[in-house]
Amino acid sequence: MPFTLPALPYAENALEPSIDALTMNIHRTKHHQAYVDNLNKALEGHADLQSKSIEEICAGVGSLPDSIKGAVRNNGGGHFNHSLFWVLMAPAGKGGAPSAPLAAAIDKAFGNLNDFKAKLADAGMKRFGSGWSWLIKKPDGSLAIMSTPNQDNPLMTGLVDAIGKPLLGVDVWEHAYYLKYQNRRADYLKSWWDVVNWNEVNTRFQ
Ligand code: MN3
Repeated sequence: MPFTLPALPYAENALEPSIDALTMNIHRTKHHQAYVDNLNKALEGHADLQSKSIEEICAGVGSLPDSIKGAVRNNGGGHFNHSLFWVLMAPAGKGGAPSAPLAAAIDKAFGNLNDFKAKLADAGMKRFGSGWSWLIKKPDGSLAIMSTPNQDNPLMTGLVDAIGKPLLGVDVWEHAYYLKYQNRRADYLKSWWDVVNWNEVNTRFQ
């Protein structure tokens, strides 16, 4: 089984009150674990793919055989997206702040940090059904906000509207917030900023 559930770098209750411990537990040990299990199942007998990184698998999913493309897109995307999501969060007060270079890039692309936050949240609010809202660094080095459906992500060349390196992403599937916030996705997105791990975003931007 080439892919495994990564360890959480903080306790399950460490992101409260933004994200409650029960949501974190179910989200990671049930939903994320299922993506890992189903990805491994889809890759059975494909030794060439099993040896690739999850980033490489996502980038190349468009050229996979039709027999496994859908399963790898959904579950490989799910594994990459959630593995990233956990490390993009940190206990409130521990995530630092945007570095000077990242802050300058955000100002250039979006006006200022508050406008950026509003635009990322807006992309998440406008995602009908399930998906993600992303800050990406495009191949030309500029920053952009995008949203993807389901478990698609900005690495999936040819399958999504824009590609780039994901710097920050927020899960807007109902499973990410429904136990605590019910239908109030906007409240979840507002509180989520308290637990963003800017230190990790800064590293990914460099
Ligand atoms: Mn999720």
